[in-house]
Amino acid sequence: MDLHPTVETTAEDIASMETRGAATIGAAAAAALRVQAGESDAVTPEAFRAELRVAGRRLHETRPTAVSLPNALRYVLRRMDGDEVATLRASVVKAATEFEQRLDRAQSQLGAIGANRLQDGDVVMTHCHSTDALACVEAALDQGKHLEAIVKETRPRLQGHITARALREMGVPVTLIVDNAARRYLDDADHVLVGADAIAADGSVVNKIGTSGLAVNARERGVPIVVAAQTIKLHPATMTGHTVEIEMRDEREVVSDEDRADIGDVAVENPAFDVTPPRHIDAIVTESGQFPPESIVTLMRELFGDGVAEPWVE
Ligand code: RUB
Repeated sequence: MDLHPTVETTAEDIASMETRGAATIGAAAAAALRVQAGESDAVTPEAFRAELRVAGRRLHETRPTAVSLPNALRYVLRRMDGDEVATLRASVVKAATEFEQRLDRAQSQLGAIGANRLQDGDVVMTHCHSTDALACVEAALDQGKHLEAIVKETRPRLQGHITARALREMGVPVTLIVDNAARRYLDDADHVLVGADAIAADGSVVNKIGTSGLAVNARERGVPIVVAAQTIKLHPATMTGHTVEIEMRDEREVVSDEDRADIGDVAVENPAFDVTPPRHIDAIVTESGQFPPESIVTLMRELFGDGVAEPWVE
């Protein structure tokens, strides 16, 4: 069974975080399945289906938390249809392309909705780097609003630098702060705007580690916390009681080998994400509208029904 090198490269890039951020990971996975389908030399429909399932599994095992990844695989593989290799191939190519288009469309639709929350002159505090959150800022700028941003650097991987650069390129004045300064600067912020890797049926939001502490502080300071997340961030398995796995990353993202030798034998933990309970979130902005976190389950039922079986496992 030959996996196309693109599938392997995509999987490695997701695992190493060369490709990162939930929406980008989902798009990359769909694109990799399209390449696998387009270039497959399988001669029987059974071999073709098996190959695509193996590709799906390889992509799925890369990082555990962003549900956009299994949702992307599910979207494409559920639409794999036909009695011959040619029709199967066409169905996968079509579904992957359609998925990418839907992703782009959803992001601009949610951007327009999120922008309505932002007033001219507002200051937005960000955490990590979220393309969905940035879409809201971009849409507000397109409406002629002036915004400023306080950007948390987001240890240990410093995705705040990506956000700072993106906002500067949009013409937004940016103040970059260390994560520990967030509470102090909340007094200057009108909104906390973050993305999501997964949203559970009870409205809990899984996002970059530090989001939950930021939300608690924002609540205490009276600053609304808004989560910008396309519906591919909704985690269908949480409707049936499953929990979201939080990725634990290498300790070397936190301490170098040199630091390690200096500190000696201590445990180092490096969770990549945390869970913000719904009571600390003001709104979840999706392409289907803005929701209080507690009512997101209604949207989940509408979109996913009860079918959560994974088509790449067999
Ligand atoms: C990225 C992260 C982002 C969400 C949403 O974590 O937590 O906030 O993925 O991003 P990592 P987007 O850097 O570990 O992948 O809105 O672009 O989907």
